[in-house]
Amino acid sequence: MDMSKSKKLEIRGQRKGFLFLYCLMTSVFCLLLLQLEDVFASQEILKTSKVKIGEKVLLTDLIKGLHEEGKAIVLVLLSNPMQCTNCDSVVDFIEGEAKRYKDDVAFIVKGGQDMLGAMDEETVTLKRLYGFVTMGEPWTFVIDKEGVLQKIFIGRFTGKELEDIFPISVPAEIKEFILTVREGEINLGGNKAMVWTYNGTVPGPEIRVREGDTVKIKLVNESGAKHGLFFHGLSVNPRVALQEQEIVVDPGYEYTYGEFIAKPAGTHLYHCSWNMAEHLSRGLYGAFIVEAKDEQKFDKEFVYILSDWSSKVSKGEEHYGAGHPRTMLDNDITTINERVITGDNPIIMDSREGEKIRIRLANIGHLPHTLRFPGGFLITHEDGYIISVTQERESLTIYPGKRYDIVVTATKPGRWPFYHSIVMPGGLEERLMEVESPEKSHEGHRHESPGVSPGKSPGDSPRKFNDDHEGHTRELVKEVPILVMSVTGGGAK
Ligand SMILES: [Cu+2]
Repeated sequence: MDMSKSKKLEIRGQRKGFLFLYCLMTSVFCLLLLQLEDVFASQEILKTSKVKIGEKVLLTDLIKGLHEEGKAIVLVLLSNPMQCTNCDSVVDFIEGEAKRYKDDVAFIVKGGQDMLGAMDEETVTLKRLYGFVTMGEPWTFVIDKEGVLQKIFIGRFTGKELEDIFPISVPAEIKEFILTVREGEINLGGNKAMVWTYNGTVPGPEIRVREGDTVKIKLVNESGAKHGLFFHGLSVNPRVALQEQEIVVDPGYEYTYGEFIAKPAGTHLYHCSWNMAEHLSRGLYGAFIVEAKDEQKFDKEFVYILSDWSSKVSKGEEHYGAGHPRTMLDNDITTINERVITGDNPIIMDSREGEKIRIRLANIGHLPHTLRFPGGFLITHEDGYIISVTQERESLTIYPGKRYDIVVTATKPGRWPFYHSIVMPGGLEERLMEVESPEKSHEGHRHESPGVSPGKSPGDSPRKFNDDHEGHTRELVKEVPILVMSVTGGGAK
């Protein structure tokens, strides 16, 4: 009896001992891991198999050129981007840093392997010269104006570490914007509709920055609904990309998104990220323009955002009880910026003979919008990217979410209209016909457009599809002038 009791106690004691040891070991292990993490965050080393701190390094032609201009070099060699833990943050950081040192220091980032594991020639040479070892981390070599290697960093490093080496010539400039969401009203051709606005207007204020600027945006929610923010077309860093997905700002709250570097240059958009079908239809969008560092100069520039609205929303029909446009074809009103397109109120673009005009176009609506300009125009950019072969065209269809930059020249005095229409692609119409209800019809619709009711509800009143249609495309909205280039003589100023 006594013996078994003491044995139990002994076993219990052993167990306790084991547990204690286990806990101790794991916590020591955890501490070790934490320290390692710290080390890897910015590990400084003294040499590789080929180069050593304090010694002159060999330079490739690319670097030699910059060196001869009297610049110090910060050279970042990335490992395979698919496996590189800190490549994104180092590239983003370097882009931001480059501006602060722009006169004294050249920042060079050379890529790792492409998807097939191949490296470009310069990268191969650099890795051979510097004895670069792939470790799933970027390697950074700091070379002073005399060609002497000052530092080698593995992984992430901060501005402080660079400031110790180079004095800062230009302070980092952060462009800050505040977008405040409030409830408002928009006049949709006689009917008023409830909207949400950024800073009181639809579209919201234009955000315009330079490529490479550091951008910081605060979203203030003074409305009664939840909202988020999405930067459409911009290449934001992973942190901001996550915030775009996950941040929803409740009524009465505000949120400051992480800083990001504005890129690529081009015509982009910002809009609400929450319940987008409804929130974009209720006005939460604006232009986000990133000017290129070597931006081509034009005599004039105009920015136009096309959007679609439903007359039912403005009338507050039961169909839209929850405020959601049911189908894309219920959108029967087109706006360009804040103006409803009716055909007799085009926007006038004043210009002088000989002027070159850039028009930035974006479609935030639900329908494809077609613009036709008999005088012809050049398409220079699509979705913010330069079109390698500039296209001369007379018409252009802008699908939802797309952006185009076009250039027109005011060759002759007079008034030159851009015509607008909505033409649906055939395939889409066929799909719409399949779900169309044949019995019901709806009279007096502005555009006699086909209705579609996926997930029908009692309030729906779908419109009958017109039987007279033939072929693969059909005009839904007649051509009307929406922009008029008004050219006066006397030459460009
Ligand atoms: Cu919203």
